[in-house]
Amino acid sequence: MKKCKGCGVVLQYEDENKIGYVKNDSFDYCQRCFRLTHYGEIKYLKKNIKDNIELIEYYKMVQDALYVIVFDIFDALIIDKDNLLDYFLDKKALILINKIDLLPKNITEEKIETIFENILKKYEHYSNLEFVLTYKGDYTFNKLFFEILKESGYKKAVFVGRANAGKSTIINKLTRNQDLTTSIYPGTTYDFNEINFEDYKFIDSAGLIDEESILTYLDNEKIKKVLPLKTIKAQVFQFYERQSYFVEGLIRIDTLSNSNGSIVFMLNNNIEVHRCKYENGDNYFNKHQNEFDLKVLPWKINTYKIDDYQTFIIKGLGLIKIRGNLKVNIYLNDKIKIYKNEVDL
Ligand SMILES: Nc1nc2c(ncn2[C@@H]2O[C@H](COP(=O)(O)OP(=O)(O)OP(=O)(O)O)[C@@H](O)[C@H]2O)c(=O)[nH]1
Ligand SMILES: [Mg+2]
Repeated sequence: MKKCKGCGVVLQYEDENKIGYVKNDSFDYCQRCFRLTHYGEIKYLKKNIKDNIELIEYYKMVQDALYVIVFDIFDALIIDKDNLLDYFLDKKALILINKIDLLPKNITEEKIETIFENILKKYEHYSNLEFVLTYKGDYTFNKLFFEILKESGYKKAVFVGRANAGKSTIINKLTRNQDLTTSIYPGTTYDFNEINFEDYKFIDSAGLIDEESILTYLDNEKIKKVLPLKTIKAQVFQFYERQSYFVEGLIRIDTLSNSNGSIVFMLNNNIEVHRCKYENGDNYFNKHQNEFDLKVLPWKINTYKIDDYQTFIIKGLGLIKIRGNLKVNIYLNDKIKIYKNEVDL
């Protein structure tokens, strides 16, 4: 049974329209990986959310390995509210907080480290868990990783985490090649994929599909526009009266205060936040709702009371920080969860 070197799918030679197709057994990469790598085309992306159960069963089974749990920066900010870590509390695990380069440049690495030391305090008594910040292009991480792996005594490392966190990219970096297929689309790696490197074995895995992420409800073209890819330039607004803010048809936020405050959006740089007076918010929506390129509708209104400041994390979209003493209404599709915390980035 030959597997694709890029995504781990079992290769098949019969049906061009099914996953894993190759013309004959001389090929190492499936047609999907080939087309994705060379033309940026993607088919058969999302696995069924039901497949998450299969992945979690596998996580529970593996014994003799170091678990490398990869989180992207935004998921990592709510690591303590998410149940993903719970599966690894009895394992030797390394938590990689990846894509820290997405955060605006003025946020220093020291600040990020302090934030995570605080967030991860909850897991302090698990001496089997360790955490490291990583980002694209950071080869200093390689040395540290091999030290940790050596120290663990394991010859095997299993890379797990949500789709798109950067698992395959990190393995490519560690093995200093581009054998694994990576892409901006969540759901790129299809199945377990073993890579031998020196006397170690790395196992790449399909990412867990995140039902709570806005990306799960957008097609590929739109995913490209929404997912933050490069260092974010924060969009900052001061307010002195009631206002409404629209991220197209993805989210609306009303800041309901006549005293001053501010709201900061950390999103994909191509997304422009539209602001108007609260009194004109409904009109704006009614006029533009059919023109929005990006939308996940209908919306449900969630009301929050803020004292001083509050950070909201919307999975797949980014982060919104609001400062002031006020009530806010967040309009969002109710399949997408709003996480809040006190992180002051
Ligand atoms: N900005 C930034 N992008 C990154 C970083 N690491 C990975 N990426 C990008 O994130 C996207 C997803 O990376 P992958 O390695 O395919 O992620 P994955 O976890 O293997 O995803 P699945 O196979 O879908 O589970 C790609 O576009 C990578 O280039 C990082 O540190 N910073
Ligand atoms: Mg992958």
